[in-house]
Amino acid sequence: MVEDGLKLYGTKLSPFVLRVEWALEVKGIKYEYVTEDLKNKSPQLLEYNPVYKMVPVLVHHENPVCESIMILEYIEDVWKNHGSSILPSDPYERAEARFWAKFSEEKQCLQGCFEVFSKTGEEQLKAVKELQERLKTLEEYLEGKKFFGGETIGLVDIVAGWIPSWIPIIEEIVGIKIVDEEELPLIYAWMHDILELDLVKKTMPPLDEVKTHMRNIREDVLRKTN
Ligand SMILES: N[C@@H](CCC(=O)N[C@@H](CS)C(=O)NCC(=O)O)C(=O)O
Repeated sequence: MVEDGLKLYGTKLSPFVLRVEWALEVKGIKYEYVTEDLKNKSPQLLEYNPVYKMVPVLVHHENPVCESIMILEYIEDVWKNHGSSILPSDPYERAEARFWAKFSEEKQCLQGCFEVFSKTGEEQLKAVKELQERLKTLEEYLEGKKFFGGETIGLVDIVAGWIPSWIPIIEEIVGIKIVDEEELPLIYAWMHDILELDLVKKTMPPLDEVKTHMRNIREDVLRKTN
């Protein structure tokens, strides 16, 4: 049964929206999905997220929560005792998980990946090297665990969950290997384990559509920068 007054404003090919879908799956919470056309945003989206005007937005009893990571924290707070926990119960471990989630989100990985994607030639090779170094740093937090969250996925797995599907697509588009099994064995195995999860299979958009979307983004970026 759909949770009373719970709506997710999203769009199919967004890795940020996917985070919220995964968290709600982990908690076993059903919701209404409202598809947004980002080229023609609905008045509701603009009203719910007037600052960034972006998806995802989770609306709970008419209260909008914006920004995917804030939404994950909200889901954990509200449905604490549902499904498995997204954050550890120990305060220090919670702080650690938040640290690595931030690391994977900011310049270190997500933005670093965009650098690889939006540059060419020498600049691109430099961006690849930097991204690989950051992934190596992130890999330390995986040591001795199947997922960043332990036996089940947690905050970092969800926030970094774009890596297993989006990096191989970026590798294919730019023609450069980023995650090598020998150089990043734990990240490589983790990527495989994430893609094997039922909740990931259930929610993942068709990869050929993601690929076409990403190719279009790259062409756009290259056109603007050249
Ligand atoms: N920091 C945001 C990023 C969300 C984001 O970039 N959403 C994109 C879709 S993938 C969007 O709504 N773009 C619309 C726009 O930029 O106008 C989050 O974590 O929620």
